[in-house]
Amino acid sequence: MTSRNARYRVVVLTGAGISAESGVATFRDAGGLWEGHRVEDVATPAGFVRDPDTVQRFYDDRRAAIAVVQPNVAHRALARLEDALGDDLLLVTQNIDDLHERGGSRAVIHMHGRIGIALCRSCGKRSAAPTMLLDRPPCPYCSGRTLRPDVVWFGEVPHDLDLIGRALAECDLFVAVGTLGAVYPAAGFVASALDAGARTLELNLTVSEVSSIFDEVRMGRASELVPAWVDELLAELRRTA
Ligand code: BV8
Repeated sequence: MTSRNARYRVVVLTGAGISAESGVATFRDAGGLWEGHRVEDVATPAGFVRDPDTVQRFYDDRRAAIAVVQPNVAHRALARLEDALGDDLLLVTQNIDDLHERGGSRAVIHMHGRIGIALCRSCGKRSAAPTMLLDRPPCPYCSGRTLRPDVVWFGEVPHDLDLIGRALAECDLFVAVGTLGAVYPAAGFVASALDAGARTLELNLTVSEVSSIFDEVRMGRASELVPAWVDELLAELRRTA
């Protein structure tokens, strides 16, 4: 733990597991199929070129499903952690839902993009996604009927990797919540944190593909593990302040 008044920097990476108890289907639990689709058909640029309507419908359905669920206590606990740590917390999510924001987090890095944002393939501008993109609504900036979900597909480069890499190189603690550790480069973050001498903690319902790399693994539901861990960390920081 820190000495008096030293900073204690934390990087938290969340995956689909933190939204599972809010009712958002995870990739893994669907047996590697998203709503019955193969990943390469609905989450790759080639899949979009091949069959844009199927891809747009896939994301329209998920956007509608996300709109009617609520953040859970794990999302809200990370917002409490942000209130306490401020800039000493970097929250990175692989999730494209907005449950961290609706749970109170103000600074969230969506490394795989956001389903609620539309990206125009003509002018490159981003705008709030309408409920449906299947019927090709016009881009509010250039009127092109060329909007796609602003999400990072397999084969596309995730957002903010430099910023994330710098935070991992300087952090004292790296915590992964509800992620299988099967998708890169996110799954490699724990190794980067370890190389930087950080402590590493995994909170997950099951063993992940990278559990063996973590200093500590706690098995259970995010709604139990995350609030308890946040309370424990804040108590420890108060003791050493
Ligand atoms: C890229 C957006 C080049 C779309 C997603 C090595 C290095 C770099 C790349 C690669 C590499 N090896 C392979 C690659 C290529 C590829 C990749 O990783 N393939 C895998 C399949 C092997 N990666 C890429 O293509 C990435 N881009 O590499 O660009 C590059 C890279 C760096 C620098 C320069 C160039 C892009 C990947 C992004 C793909 N897009 N999402 C969309 O969502 O529709 S990823 C997608 O999968 C989602 O984001 C989702 O988050 C993720 C699934 O992962 P998890 O979040 O872990 O969710 P999952 O369902 O799998 O698991 C749920 C977990 O929660 C489980 O562990 C479960 O036990 C747990 N859980 C369940 N319930 C609970 C719970 N835990 C707690 N409480 C509960 N209640």
